[in-house]
Amino acid sequence: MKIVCCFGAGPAETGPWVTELAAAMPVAQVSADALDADYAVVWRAPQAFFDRQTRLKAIFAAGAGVDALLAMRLPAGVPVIRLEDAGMGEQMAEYVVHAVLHHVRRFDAYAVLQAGRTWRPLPPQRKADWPVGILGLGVLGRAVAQALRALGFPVSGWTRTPRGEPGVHAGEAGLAPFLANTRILVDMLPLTPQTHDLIDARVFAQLKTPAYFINVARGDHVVEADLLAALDTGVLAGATLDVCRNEPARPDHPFWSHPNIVLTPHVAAMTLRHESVAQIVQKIEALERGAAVDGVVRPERGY
Ligand code: NDP
Ligand code: OXD
Repeated sequence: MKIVCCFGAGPAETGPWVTELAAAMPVAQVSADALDADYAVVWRAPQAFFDRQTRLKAIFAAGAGVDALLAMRLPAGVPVIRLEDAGMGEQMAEYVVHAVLHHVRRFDAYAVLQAGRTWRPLPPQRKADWPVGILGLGVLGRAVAQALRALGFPVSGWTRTPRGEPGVHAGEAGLAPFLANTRILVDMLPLTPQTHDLIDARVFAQLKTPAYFINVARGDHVVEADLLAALDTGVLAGATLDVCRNEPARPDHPFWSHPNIVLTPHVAAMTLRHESVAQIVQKIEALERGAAVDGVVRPERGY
C-alpha cells in the first residue's frame, strides 16, 4: 500500500508527516512523491498534486475544515475524510474559555484601568447574565459547550439538522430564537455556501447587548464592515478573532489596532501531528478491512 503526503507549506512540513506515518504504519510505503498512491494525506496541496494522482482510494485532510480542499478539482468519486478532534477539541475549549473569561471577568477592562494606573474594583458579574450561543455544535463545538457548562455558563447551540435536545436550535427558523438568547456568540461553523457571509449586522442586532463575539471558525462567515460597525456602535463590547477573511491579515487591516479586538493568527486549534497520524492510520486500517469510517465529508452539504 502506498501513502503520499503533500502539505502546501513545503518539504519542511511534509517531511515529518512522511516520517511519522511510515513509523506508525510499517506495511505502507510512505513518500512525498508517489503518483500511484492508495491514500493521500494533505493540507493546502496544490491542484497539480491531485491532477497527477491516478488511483487514490481516499484523501485525508490534515485538518477539521475542508472548505479549501473542496474548492479544488479532486479525483471523481474519491472520498475526503477529515480530522475529527484529534486533540483539537481540548485546544478549542481552552481558547474559547480563555476568551469568555477574559471578557466576563473583566480582564479587558482592568487592562485599561492598569494603563491609567487606576486601582478600581469593578462590580462582579453573574454567569447567568452571559448566555453563550455556539454556532455549529459539531465535534469541536460540543467540546467547547461542555467546558463552558462545567464552569457554570448557560450554553445553547445552533445546528443544521434538528436534534431534539434542549437548548439546541436548528436551521434558518432556529436562528432568531438562538440569537435572542445569546450574549456571547461563538462561531464554530464549517465554511459552506450556506454559512458564507452569515454573520452580519442583522445577526449582531439580534443578540442580547452589549454582546461579545468569538470567531474560531472561518473569516468568510463574517461581514467585516458590519462587525466593525457593531463594535463602534456598542452593539458588541468586543471580539476575539482567530480568523479573518484574507489570511494573513494585511498590516493595515483595522482588526490589528482596534481597542476592543483581540486578534490571533489562526491558532485556536492546531493540527497535532502525532494524534492526527494515529487517527489516520486507524482509519486506513479500517478501510483496508472493508469497514466504514467516521469523518467522511459529504460534498453536497460542504462539510
Ligand atoms: P463538524 O462538522 O463536526 O460540525 C459542524 C457543525 O456546524 C455541526 O453541528 C453542523 O450541524 C453545523 N452546521 C453546518 N452547516 C450549518 C448550517 N448551514 N446551519 C447551521 N449549522 C450548520 O465540524 P468541527 O466541529 O470538527 O469543526 C468546525 C469548524 O471549526 C471547521 O469546519 C473549521 O472551520 C473550524 N476550525 C478552526 C480551527 C482554528 O484553529 N481556527 C481549527 C479547526 C477547525 P449538524 O450537527 O446538523 O451537522
Ligand atoms: C482546521 C483549521 O480546519 O486548522 O483544521 O482551521
